[in-house]
Amino acid sequence: MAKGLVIKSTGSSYIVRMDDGTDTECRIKGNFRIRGIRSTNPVAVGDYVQVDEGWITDVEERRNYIIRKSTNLSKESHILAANIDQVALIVTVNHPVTSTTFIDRFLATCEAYRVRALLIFNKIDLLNEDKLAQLAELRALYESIGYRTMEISAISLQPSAILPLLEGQTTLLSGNSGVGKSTLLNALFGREMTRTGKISDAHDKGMHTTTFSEMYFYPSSNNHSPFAIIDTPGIKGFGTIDFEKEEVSHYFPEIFKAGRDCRFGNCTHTHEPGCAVQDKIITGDIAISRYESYLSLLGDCDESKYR
Ligand SMILES: Nc1nc2c(ncn2[C@@H]2O[C@H](COP(=O)(O)OP(=O)(O)O)[C@@H](O)[C@H]2O)c(=O)[nH]1
Ligand SMILES: [Mg+2]
Ligand SMILES: [Zn+2]
Repeated sequence: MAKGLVIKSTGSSYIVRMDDGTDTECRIKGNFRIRGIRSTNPVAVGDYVQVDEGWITDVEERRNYIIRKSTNLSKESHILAANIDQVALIVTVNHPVTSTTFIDRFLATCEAYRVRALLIFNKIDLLNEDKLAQLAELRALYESIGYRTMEISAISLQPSAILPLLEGQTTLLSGNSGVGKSTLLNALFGREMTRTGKISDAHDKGMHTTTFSEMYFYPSSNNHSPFAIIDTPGIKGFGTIDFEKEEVSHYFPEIFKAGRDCRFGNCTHTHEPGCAVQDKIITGDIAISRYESYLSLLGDCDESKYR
């Protein structure tokens, strides 16, 4: 019996970095389950596990994890990674367009799991004046809510620009497929760690080139401490976990804060009189795009009742 860290998941097997530094391919038995979590993968990258002759026999309790559903209403959920310090969500204003709904759903999930989120806007070299203005607006919006944002061109990235945000931590890299996650990773390491996809003209979407999650280790140097980064397969949609209707607002910090001034304690901010959130939408203090994302999550709750 030995202990190790899951550094790669292929769906059917796992690569575990054992405490003695060797990597070994492991499997799980068909009946392996973790109590309380229903997911398609009971073991995820970032998990600390017990290994016995190539079999994963136990998973240590997780400090945290990020889970997603393949579609909004799918019952199948998938653990993207476990035991992470932060999520870097890579988004693009254009080529492809990352919708604010996607961003907000992802951020809400990070809030629900109490994982810090960082928004990295990529491909700024491709943006015209209009799109650059849109980028500035989006950055200002998310900064005002309390999220750290930055803008980059992964194709010409200087690692020093991003190292301070990553050092000493384990970061889950996520975002729609085609936004440049693999490109960012390769630029960071200065060599091809993972293949990048060509954008297909027809759909302006990246091909699914990364199909497995994998953890990469960045060594320390004089200027920074070591860190780990987890590349995940591109995500198309992003279904959230099962939120209770009452808790959805908890995961939109600015809506939650404003909601304390609503006339009714159980205000859903949809139709009630004396709603402070509605007031702030009118004054522009709460963005309509955020409110729409909030409503779309509330809608999921309704639909899930009829599942
Ligand atoms: N112009 C431009 N293209 C980029 C940038 N970052 C990534 N790409 C391209 O976008 C495509 C998808 O990138 P990839 O890293 O595979 O995306 P992933 O699916 O998120 O891993 C590739 O053709 C990259 O060369 C960027 O900053 N600028
Ligand atoms: Mg990729
Ligand atoms: Zn309200």
